[in-house]
Amino acid sequence: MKWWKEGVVYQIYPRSFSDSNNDGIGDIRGIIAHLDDLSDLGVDVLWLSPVYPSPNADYGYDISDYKSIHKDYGTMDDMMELIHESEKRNIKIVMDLVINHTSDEHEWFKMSRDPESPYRDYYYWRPGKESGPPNNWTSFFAEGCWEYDEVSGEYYMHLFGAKQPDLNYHNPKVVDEIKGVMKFWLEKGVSGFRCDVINIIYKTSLEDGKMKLVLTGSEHYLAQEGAHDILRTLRKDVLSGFDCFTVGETVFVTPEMGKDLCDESRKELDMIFSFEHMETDQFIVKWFKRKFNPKRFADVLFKWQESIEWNANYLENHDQPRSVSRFGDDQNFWKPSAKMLATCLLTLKGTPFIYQGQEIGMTNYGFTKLNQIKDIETHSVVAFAKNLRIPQWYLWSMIRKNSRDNARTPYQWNSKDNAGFSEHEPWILVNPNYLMINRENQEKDPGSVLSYYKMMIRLRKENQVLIEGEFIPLKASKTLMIYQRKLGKQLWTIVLNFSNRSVKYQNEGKIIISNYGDEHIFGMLKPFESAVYDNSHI
Ligand code: TEU
Ligand code: CA
Repeated sequence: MKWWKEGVVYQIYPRSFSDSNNDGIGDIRGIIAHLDDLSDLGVDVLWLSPVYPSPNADYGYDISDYKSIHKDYGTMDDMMELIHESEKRNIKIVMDLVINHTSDEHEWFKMSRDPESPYRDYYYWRPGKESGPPNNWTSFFAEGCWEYDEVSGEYYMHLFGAKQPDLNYHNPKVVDEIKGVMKFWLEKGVSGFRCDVINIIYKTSLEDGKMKLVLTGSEHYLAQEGAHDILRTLRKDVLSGFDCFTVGETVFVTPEMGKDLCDESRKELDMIFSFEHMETDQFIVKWFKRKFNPKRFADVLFKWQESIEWNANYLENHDQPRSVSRFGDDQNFWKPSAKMLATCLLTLKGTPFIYQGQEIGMTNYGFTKLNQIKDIETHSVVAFAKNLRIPQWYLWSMIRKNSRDNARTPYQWNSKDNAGFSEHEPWILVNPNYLMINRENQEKDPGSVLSYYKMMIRLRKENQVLIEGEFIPLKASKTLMIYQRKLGKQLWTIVLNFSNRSVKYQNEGKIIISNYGDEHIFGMLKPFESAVYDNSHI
């Protein structure tokens, strides 16, 4: 079994993890200072959201230099120390690879502004049409995706913000540059990459798209053959020479597209993050939420478990609201629902990805004012909503539930000022519930969410059935999600109660773990109870 299949990955959003020099911004030395805590949790791999130089239009997802470290986060020496200190604890480091676009402050882009420059063709520069931009595509951040440049009299394309110009993958020089970036980090000792929006990097043509409610134009760049070719090239020419893995962030994928990206035989990616389970509580776009329906959620997870050989499983990341606020109940059943979600994540087949703070049950923030929000996506949507005349109360209910900043508030270490994240006012607001929800409290409490995560991670490590075992879906209903894992004669049943009511449930097997611990009652599941049973017939 490969190490990245047996391991548990922990995602760090460095800006909000821990601030070592008290300037209000999390940094690499802050991560080093907490490596023992991470090793104690039992995680094997750390994926760092971008730590490269960036003007922070999209907080690091707009890179201006792929081969160095943002001064906010430290130096290359700090990075090397992080790699070595992690290694001592058997922890590997994985970097975020954001190659669909660069920052407009990247040297390549600056040079490309000159039509005569050899860098012109690194990006998509095109003359406009009489009526305006070169085509009718729309961007992920709810605006147009062409920006006019006075200097050269042409437009450049950006599928995300205007400060995030898309790279042109028709140009072999771009592919060579990216190979160089990957080699650079692998030679420094990193063990792989999380590849940002990797299934949209290749634009087959720039013709007008079919008009759609979202992402007009996507048929020209979603999962194109060109992207598959590039992934195979990167694998063959770079990745295959190292002991590493890749996980692709792949937007709008179906299981069929997913297979073509990460099936072993394809030699492209090792795993992908799909989005479908995260879209079960929305209409068309995430801003229009509908009531969370456990059945819809479980059906989608079952479908992916059955169609993809090895999934990258996640319930949270830096783009998503907190899972306990979204799929659980952060008011009345905060603790059991946070633990139940841990059971789910750590018993599905595939590599589990825990997002910082999830292991202590951090919750959404409850934003009320625009000046509390840092995220470009929320600001773009607010601007867009103005044109649509969406009423304020509705707009704010959308923001509170969906803003990506819900996941980006500082990590809650203890009950000291600023949750122990920094002695300086943090770059983004701390969730006031840190007095109740913080790591230090939970460290001492065997019944805490944190202690439960540690137990579940250990259970997974000690029982191969949770890693290699076949996945067998049993039931998806409004209240219950039930599935089994089977390896040889071993058969385990996992039961998750997604409701705030007690439910009758009989299982003949021996109980292995319940998130209610000693309070578990035979024949019954309490609100948000999860239970793992041993049904092996040996
Ligand atoms: O996210 C890709 C992406 O599709 C998001 O814009 C997603 O639609 C949105 O976050 C859902 O709320 C990746 C990164 O994870 C994200 O942080 C970046 O902003 C984006 O790419 C551009 O690099
Ligand atoms: Ca700092």
